[in-house]
Amino acid sequence: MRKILATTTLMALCAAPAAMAQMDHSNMDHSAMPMAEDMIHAEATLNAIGDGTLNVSHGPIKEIGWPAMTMDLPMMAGANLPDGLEPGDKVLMMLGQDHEGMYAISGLEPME
Ligand SMILES: [Cu+2]
Repeated sequence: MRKILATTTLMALCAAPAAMAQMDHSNMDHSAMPMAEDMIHAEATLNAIGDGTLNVSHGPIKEIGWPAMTMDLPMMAGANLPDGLEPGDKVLMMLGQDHEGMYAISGLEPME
């Protein structure tokens, strides 16, 4: 009985460092922080500001399985677009889903 308990404890100890390493890894990448499905963050470069759309080059967005790409993204109604943003600016982009499940920009924050 004692042997079985000791083995179980040993296995638990061995498994713990691997789990912690995984957590540390995800915490290093800001964009991989766990977010609610309606609050997806991605770093992007703002290429152009259109009428209700923004052209951006964004990095991979793991939460929704998007690779890095350059694309037009619609702005949600009431999206927060700070004054003074210009093409070429690096931004933190927040995405949400519209009523049809399409992803759209819910806000931008300038990045240093
Ligand atoms: Cu994209």
